[in-house]
Amino acid sequence: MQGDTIFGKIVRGEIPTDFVYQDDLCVCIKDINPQAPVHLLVIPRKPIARLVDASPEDQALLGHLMLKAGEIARSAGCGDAFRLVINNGEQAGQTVFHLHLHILGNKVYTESGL
Ligand code: D5M
Repeated sequence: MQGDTIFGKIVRGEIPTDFVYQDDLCVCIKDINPQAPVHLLVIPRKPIARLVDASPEDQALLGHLMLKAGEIARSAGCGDAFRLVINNGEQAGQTVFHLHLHILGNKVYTESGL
């Protein structure tokens, strides 16, 4: 499939994966290369390549991803201290071109680190 990625295969269930959470619109998995004690990925089932490729019709989906990320972070024990990161584009560090939100938690950040 043109533009398909590893996350496309995961959301379609073609690669056996333990889902931390899943619903009709998204799944959540553990990052294979964790950068924090809690490092999860929230992935829409819809294969949007980058955040900038989302369109106005995706507004509700993007909101859903944010709300679920907050709920999942708290369920994963992050309390009120976690980061959400979206890398948009290769030069920003995006390596998988299927939109995803990183949830990073249980790591002490002493400054913005941006
Ligand atoms: O983030 C892509 C992230 O996806 C990166 O942190 C590794 C992770 N990754 C890649 N393949 C897998 C699989 N198969 N399972 C779980 N996590 C995975 P980016 O923002 O594109 O740099």
